[in-house]
Amino acid sequence: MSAEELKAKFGITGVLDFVNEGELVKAVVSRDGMQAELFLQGATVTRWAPAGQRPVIFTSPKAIYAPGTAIRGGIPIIFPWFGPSRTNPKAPQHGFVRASPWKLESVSADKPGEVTMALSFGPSDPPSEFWPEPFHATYTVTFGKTLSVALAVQNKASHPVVFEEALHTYFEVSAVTDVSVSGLAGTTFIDKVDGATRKTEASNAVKLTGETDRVYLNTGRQLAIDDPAWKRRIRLEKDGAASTIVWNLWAEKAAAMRDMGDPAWRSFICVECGNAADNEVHLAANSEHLLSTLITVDAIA
Ligand code: TA6
Repeated sequence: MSAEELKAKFGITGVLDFVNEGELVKAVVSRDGMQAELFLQGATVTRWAPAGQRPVIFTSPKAIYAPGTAIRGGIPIIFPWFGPSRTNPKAPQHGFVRASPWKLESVSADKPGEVTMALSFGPSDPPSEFWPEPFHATYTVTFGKTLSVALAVQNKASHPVVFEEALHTYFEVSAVTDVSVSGLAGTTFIDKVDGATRKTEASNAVKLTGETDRVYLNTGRQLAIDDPAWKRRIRLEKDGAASTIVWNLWAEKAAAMRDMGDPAWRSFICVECGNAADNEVHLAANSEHLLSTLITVDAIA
């Protein structure tokens, strides 16, 4: 649907608008000082700033807004595989739904200070050439003083399916070198910048000092990003997500990434909630799996 058609069907004066950005359409949310944006492509949240707060979600200033091109930043929805396809080298990295159009099913602004949007993908959509399994995905986002994102995947096949998934969230920070991630101590991670070797996390204040690409396995429900310079803690409470992926590509790779560059890479850390590698999802026929994350920003001294 075009921005005009979406606005006519779902727009709410002064709260929810739909505009074109590049070749894509995005929803623009504004309520009681809270601001947010979501692209229909990939149902990608690209902005969320609670009232009185700096933006919490980061999107690259060089992001490309074109059909079929994954948006650099925000909360890309990774499904049905994480990283490269295990079976088809020609398949797109991180699955195909993040660069495909999703359908806006409903909008609600009934609760004070909040806007909830529900979007869907499949099964009417042609299954990808890279994925034959019939499935239906529903993504529900509630923008407010907190940000709630929930991905429900229904297996429409008459047999079990195996998939990976993640909400690949880019968090805006004062400087990636000056923040720390808590909630991972004692867990095992796959270190993708060190030959995918498996290591145990010793720290409960993980600080990045160079390119970092880690898949933490069997992680707990509570995570946090402490940002002393901005006097804030970003808290994540996740359910249905056994993995936590921590990533920043650092200077050299950022310089070579056309939709990132320097100094943008310094302003984000990815802390992604999902089910990857050993934590892949095995979903029975005609069953549903729910992955959800609640993001809250607290002031710290
Ligand atoms: O989440 C970390 C990661 O898997 C890294 O390996 C890196 O590839 C990153 O995702 C970004 O991937 P993209 O396909 O969006 O460039």
